[in-house]
Amino acid sequence: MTDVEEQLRRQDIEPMTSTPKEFAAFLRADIRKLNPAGLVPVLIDGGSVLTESRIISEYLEDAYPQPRLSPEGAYARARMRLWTRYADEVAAEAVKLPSFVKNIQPELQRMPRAEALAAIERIPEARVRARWRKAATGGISADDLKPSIARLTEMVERMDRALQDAPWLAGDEYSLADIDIAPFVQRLVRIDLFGLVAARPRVNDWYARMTSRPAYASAMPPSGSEGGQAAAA
Ligand SMILES: N[C@@H](CCC(=O)N[C@@H](CS)C(=O)NCC(=O)O)C(=O)O
Repeated sequence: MTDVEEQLRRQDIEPMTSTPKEFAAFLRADIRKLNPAGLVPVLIDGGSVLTESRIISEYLEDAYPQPRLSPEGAYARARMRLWTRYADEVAAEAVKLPSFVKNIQPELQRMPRAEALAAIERIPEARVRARWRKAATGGISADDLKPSIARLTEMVERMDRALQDAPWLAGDEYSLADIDIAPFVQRLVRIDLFGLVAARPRVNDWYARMTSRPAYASAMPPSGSEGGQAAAA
């Protein structure tokens, strides 16, 4: 599930695109035509093409303001934006390498090496290309993962501090702050770091409240993938 998918479902709109099952969105000509960076999500809304999760979330909030997903009050909205920026710039980056080790590296290593490397050369962005090349060849080491694990630990600690004062990340209201961070908390299950959440009752309770929302449940990946459960109290 992406934050965009969850938001679309909150707004009662069926996602018009979804994460492709093929393991490399940026190798797909149809995706590259819509987003030259080759990344999903891409949203097509009445002929307008939108990319970038945070921008899509904000667009949906502007274009479909009911139900409202930005809190009342300028200060609460500023706090929400600090979270959505953090999700976009820090959490999304931190989750990439551990996700790679689980999801992409095994697939790449099953491919004939020459075929994998040739495909990787077509990745538009040099930084992404380097990560894929590393996964296809020597592999990503436990040491390589340390900075990501440190960032993800900080993410959960940061959530824990915010939830000391209020039920939701930006304050009293459920908002894009919660929606945008949720996929990265959910991903902790898949990368064997959900213990960070289970050990913190406030974050664990937040996750239980998030995952019990009907919109969240309908946007979840099929059972057995990466849904995860909050620990019992
Ligand atoms: N900053 C972008 C990052 C998007 C991104 O990295 N998407 C991943 C999937 S969640 C992707 O498309 N990776 C390439 C691939 O899967 O082949 C956003 O927030 O939309």
